[in-house]
This record gives sequence, structure tokens and C-alpha cells, in this order.
Amino acid sequence: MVNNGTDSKSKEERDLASRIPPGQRVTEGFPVLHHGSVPYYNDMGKWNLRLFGLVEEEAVITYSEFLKLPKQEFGNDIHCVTTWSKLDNVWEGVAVATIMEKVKLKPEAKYVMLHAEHGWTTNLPIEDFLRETSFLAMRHNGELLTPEHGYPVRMVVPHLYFWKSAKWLRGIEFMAADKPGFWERNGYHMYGDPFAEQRYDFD
Ligand SMILES: Nc1nc2c(c(=O)[nH]1)N[C@H]1C(S)=C(S)[C@@H](COP(=O)(O)O)O[C@H]1N2
Ligand SMILES: [Mo]
Repeated sequence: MVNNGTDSKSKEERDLASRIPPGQRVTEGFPVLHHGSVPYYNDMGKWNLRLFGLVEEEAVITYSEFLKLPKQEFGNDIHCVTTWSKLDNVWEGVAVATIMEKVKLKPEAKYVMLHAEHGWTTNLPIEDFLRETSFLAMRHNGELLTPEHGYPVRMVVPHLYFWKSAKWLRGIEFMAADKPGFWERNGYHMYGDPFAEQRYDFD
């Protein structure tokens, strides 16, 4: 038999390798990365999540309403554009479909802008936001999100680089046309597929 270099690897090793996008290294830690400062909340009565833009009627979900929404378990592999990947994360949160029961989309809605605390934003196509695997997380690996990782609610979009997973999520805006968010205005790719290495787009 010709040795093609994979013979010595078990199926398990190959399956694992296929989950790691080109140019990524697996880390056991959970690095913290963001622009600006971590928001601290002392009055959750002031927190809400606003769904706005191309919807029939805007919706505002308060923290106590959000806590009552049905929660599900989700899994993902994190791929950060700065080349670290963290595999097998277990999250608890709210499915995007559950959130979308609060609004009726206008047919022109084709893109989403996620708005975080302090005006930070990130953009993605609406079908990527609506994907069954995308969710709004409250817990990571059994623990409540820490302030550094996005407490109380962060977006997680498993199939895109992790910068699309807005921490401290406060708003979901539905738009007709694509528009760059914070990092996208600063040279990051408009879409960010880790398997296609869509890291930066400086053209
Ligand atoms: N609100 C907000 N969310 C953000 C960011 C940010 O600067 N602000 N950075 C993004 C980037 S670049 C990455 S890699 C991940 C890091 O998440 P972590 O700190 O939980 O690892 O958050 C993303 N979400
Ligand atoms: Mo990042």
C-alpha cells in the first residue's frame, strides 16, 4: 500500500483534524479578546435586547423576559481569526428561532447588524444569523458567562470566525443591504468563513 501520510493516523485523529480550519492552532484555554472595556451591570432592570430595522413592529425584550425564554444546549468549535481554536464548547442559550417569534420580518430584510454594548457592531447575512446552529448564549461549559466573555448575553455563530459572535449583545438590526460592522470597517472580512480563511480584506 502506498503511504499517503495518513495511514498512521486513526479515524479519530483525522476527524479531529478536519474540524480545524487552515492556519488555526488548538488551545485549551479560553482567551479574552475585544475592543474597549468590559461592561459591568449593576441594574439588570436597565438591560434589554432590541429587535429593530426591517421588521413590521420593533420588539424590546427585557432581562426578566429573556430569562423566561426556553433554553437549549448548543455545541461549537471556536475559531478566532487571530489563529486560536477552542473545540467542543458546550453552551446554553436561546435559539434564534425563539427570538424571531417576537418580530415579523419585512421581505426586504437580507442582512443583520448585531449591536453590542458601547456601540460595537458586526454584520452577517440573514441566513447565517437564522441558521439553526446560531444562538444567544447565557452559559458556557456549565458556568454563567463571565463579564469578560459577554455576560449576560452573547451571540454565537458557530460557522463563522468568532468575531461575528458579539459579546454583550443589545440589539439585532435587520437591513436590506450589507454594511460593515466595527472590525469589518477596520479590515476584517465581510463574511469570515474560517474554512475558506476569510480573515482580512484590505482591498
Ligand atoms: N461586543 C464585542 N463583542 C466581540 C468583540 C468585541 O470587541 N466587542 N470581539 C470579537 C472577537 S474579535 C472575538 S475573537 C471574540 C472573543 O470572545 P471571547 O473573549 O469570549 O473569547 O469576541 C467577539 N465579540
Ligand atoms: Mo477576534
